[in-house]
Amino acid sequence: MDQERGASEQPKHKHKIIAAIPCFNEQRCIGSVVVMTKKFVDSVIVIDDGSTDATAEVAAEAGATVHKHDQNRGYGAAIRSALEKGRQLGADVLVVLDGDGQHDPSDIPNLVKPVVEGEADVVVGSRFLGKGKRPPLYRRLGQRVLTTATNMGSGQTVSDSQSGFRAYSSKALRELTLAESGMSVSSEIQFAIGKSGLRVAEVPIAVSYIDRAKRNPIGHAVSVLSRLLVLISLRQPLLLFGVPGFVLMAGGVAFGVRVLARYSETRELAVGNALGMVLLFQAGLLALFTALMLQAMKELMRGEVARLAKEVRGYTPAEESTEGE
Ligand SMILES: Nc1nc2c(ncn2[C@@H]2O[C@H](COP(=O)(O)OP(=O)(O)O)[C@@H](O)[C@H]2O)c(=O)[nH]1
Ligand SMILES: [Mg+2]
Repeated sequence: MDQERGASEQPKHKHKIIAAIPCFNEQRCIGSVVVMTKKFVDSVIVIDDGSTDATAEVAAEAGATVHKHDQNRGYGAAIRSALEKGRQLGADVLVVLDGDGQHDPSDIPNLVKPVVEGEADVVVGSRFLGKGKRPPLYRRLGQRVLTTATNMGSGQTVSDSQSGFRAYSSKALRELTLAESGMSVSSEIQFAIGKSGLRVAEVPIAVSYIDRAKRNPIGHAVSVLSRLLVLISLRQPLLLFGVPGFVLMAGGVAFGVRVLARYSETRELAVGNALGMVLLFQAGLLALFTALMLQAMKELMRGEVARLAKEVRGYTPAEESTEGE
């Protein structure tokens, strides 16, 4: 792929590469992010998610096409808009990066390479591969928990499940249908990848951590984790409820055996053990029942969801949008 930095108005690539930047109140950095990003792609779209500052004006002035949400709908909703715009504009590769300057646009050529070369449909820019500067320790710990949970639940293993720097092939743009509105969309994408048989690759990226985190890291981790539990329970109910259900019931049986043994020895009812038996057995039964119910729902809905997703893909909600450039 040829990369001519100076010739900014000519198509720079054999493939149509579009960048989309989800933003919420990023007037301070978005201008320079757009200008730097333009060097590496054919066009830049900024998804302004109901910002109350001058994000949209600055982005348009810097040369981006601005797609506005009339109110703040969340990062996930902005990612959905980004994929939708990429599809509409016929992108061969859609690159998504943050608008706060933490990502380095000069990583874009590396990120799009596996898609351009036909080796991957989704490329995740990983902060944990390579030798670059890594996030602060407390962030790394939180990220690790989220990545482990996402990897286990989705069956897809990546080193950085929460990265906001990604590239998508046109196939990925067609296949991915997402529902999460918040930051948990990054995990949801990983679940969706497994389901739709898309190929994933990871490349190392640099990140800068000059500013303090805007969101409370604990609140962020808890909100993503709780959504992850919902995602796992919907996709893998047998794993989330069935396995603990079995373990609880086995515990109940063990207590029951002890009650019987004690009774046959002493003719006394071991009240504590009996209570334990009843409680564990009931809890286990409830969990197993939930697992089976969710599994049945999942199987019933599978075909229906696929059909609806195909229909919805052709539909674009009417939204305000202002064009820059
Ligand atoms: N669309 C949208 N984007 C958001 C929202 N919150 C954050 N972002 C954007 O998502 C990117 C990453 O957010 P940031 O808060 O920097 O996350 P962090 O770097 O992981 O702490 C930035 O470009 C933000 O502007 C939101 O509510 N809606
Ligand atoms: Mg950030």
